[in-house]
Amino acid sequence: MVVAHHPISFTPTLGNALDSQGPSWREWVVTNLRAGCDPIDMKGRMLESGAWSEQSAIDALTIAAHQLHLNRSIDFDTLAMPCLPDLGTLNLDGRPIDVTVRLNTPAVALCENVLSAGECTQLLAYARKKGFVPSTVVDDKDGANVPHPERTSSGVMFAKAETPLVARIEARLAELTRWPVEHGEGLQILAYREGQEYRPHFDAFAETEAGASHLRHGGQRLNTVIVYLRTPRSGGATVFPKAGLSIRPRAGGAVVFRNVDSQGQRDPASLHGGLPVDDGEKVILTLWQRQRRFE
Ligand code: PD2
Ligand code: ZN
Repeated sequence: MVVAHHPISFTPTLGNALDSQGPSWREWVVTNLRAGCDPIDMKGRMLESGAWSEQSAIDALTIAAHQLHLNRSIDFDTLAMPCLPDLGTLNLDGRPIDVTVRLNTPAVALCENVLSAGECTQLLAYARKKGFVPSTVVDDKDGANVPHPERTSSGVMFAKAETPLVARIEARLAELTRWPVEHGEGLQILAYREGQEYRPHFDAFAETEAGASHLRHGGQRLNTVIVYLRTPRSGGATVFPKAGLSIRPRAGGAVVFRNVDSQGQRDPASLHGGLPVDDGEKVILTLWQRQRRFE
């Protein structure tokens, strides 16, 4: 992916930005940047405090990074990212959604009660009516969608807002991650029967020619949201091998994770997969959130 870097220009606004909210904020920005904190997360916290506007936060981070002579350049375009919800309870669309686990590397959040049992059943019934077809993967060489032993599930794609329920779920997930619904791909439903799996892979596109054709249309897949619609009796965990993290699929729950680093490049730690189902059936819904509008 081509990442544009803004040259740092010393306008008076920029010069003042770091001090604009007082000495304690100056110290917070400098200390955390120096400690290697992710500027995306820092910007998120600055906005949540209510003290900073988006532009003043970016200006303060820009000037601080320059003053600290950080040898990593920060792409401030990518500071705008879908969020990972913080621990706690969020009230979305009339539902209390519990965020029970947060991991930093890779960036992962586990949420409970994202969909009701009725919504899971309704979506699954609609997907079955449309008809599942064997899943494919994007071939890294030519970008074509091809069947592959690494992904033995079957799936159904929904158009955006295909039904009122699909539109409602899209809006809820957009709110959960504070990322525009227009940047989402259509929801995909995947069903895994016994022995079926999705071996470890990246959801972010590779920087190859084949990947580039996907990137031109909506940019990178920044976040993935997986919502479990059907609980298998055993097996089928979603795993992040680099972190040694395994998540048991439970209908109504969701895992939200970031596929890229603070520069918008594919994050090696985001490698993830779906273990084979041992008994029963696992069904998930996947939403990929792009950098830009995705039509
Ligand atoms: O089914 C899963 O747990 C899983 C694992 C990894 C799904 C996906 N990736 C995906 O849909 O990208
Ligand atoms: Zn995946």
